[in-house]
Amino acid sequence: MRIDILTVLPELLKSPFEHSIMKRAQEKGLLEVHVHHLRKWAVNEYGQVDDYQYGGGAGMVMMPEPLAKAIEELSKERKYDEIIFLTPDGETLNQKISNTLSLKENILMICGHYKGIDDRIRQHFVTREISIGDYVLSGGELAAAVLVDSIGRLLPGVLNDETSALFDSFQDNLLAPPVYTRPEDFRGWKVPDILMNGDHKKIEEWRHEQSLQRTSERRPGLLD
Ligand code: 6GU
Repeated sequence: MRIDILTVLPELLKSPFEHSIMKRAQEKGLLEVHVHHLRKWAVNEYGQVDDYQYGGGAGMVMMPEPLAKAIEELSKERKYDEIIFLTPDGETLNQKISNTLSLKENILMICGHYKGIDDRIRQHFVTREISIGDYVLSGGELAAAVLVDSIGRLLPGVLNDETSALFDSFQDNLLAPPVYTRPEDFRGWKVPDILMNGDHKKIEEWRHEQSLQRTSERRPGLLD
C-alpha cells in the first residue's frame, strides 16, 4: 500500500513512521509513506497557501488552488482509492474503518490547518472525511499519523504471530483481556493461578470471560 500525505508541517510527520512496526512495514516493502509539503504548490513566491475567509471572521483558510494542484499532480502518477481529509467534523475513526482502508492500494491524506480548507476542495476532491475523536487538535497531522499507524499494522505480513492484530481490542468488538509477565509474585501481587497451570483451553476461556467483563464494565456500548 502507498499513502501520500499533504501537509504544511511535514516535520511533524517524520518520526511517527520511523520506529517499531511502521518502520518494519516500510522496510519490508509492504507500506510506503510519502509526505509532501503543500508549500510546493503555493500561489506565490512567499509560499502562501492560506488566506482570510470570505464573510469575515477570525482565522485563515487553506486556499483551494494549492490543494487542487497538489491533488491533480499526485493523481497523474496513480489513481487514489480514497482522498481523505482529516477533520474534527469527519466520521469518527474506528477499527472497522481502518480494516476497510487497509484493503486499498493508494490513499491520499490531506491535513487541515487554521480554520480548515476551502469547502470546494471537500466537495470536489475529497472522498472521505475522518476525525479521530471528539476533541480538537491544532492540525490534521497527528490524526493522519494515527490513521496511518492503525491501517499500516493491518497489512498482511506487517505483524507476526506475536503481535497479531487478530487479538487486538476492538477487532471483535471486545476489549483485550489483562496480561502479565515475570515475576509471578511482584510485591505480593500474584499472577492469576489459571495462567500458570498450562491448561490452554481453560486459559482461553478465562481470557474470553475477562474480555467480556472488561467490555461490559468499560464500554458497554460495544456489546450492543
Ligand atoms: Cl482529524 N483534526 C483536527 N484538527 N482535530 C481533530 C481531528 C482531526 N480529529 C479529532 N480532532
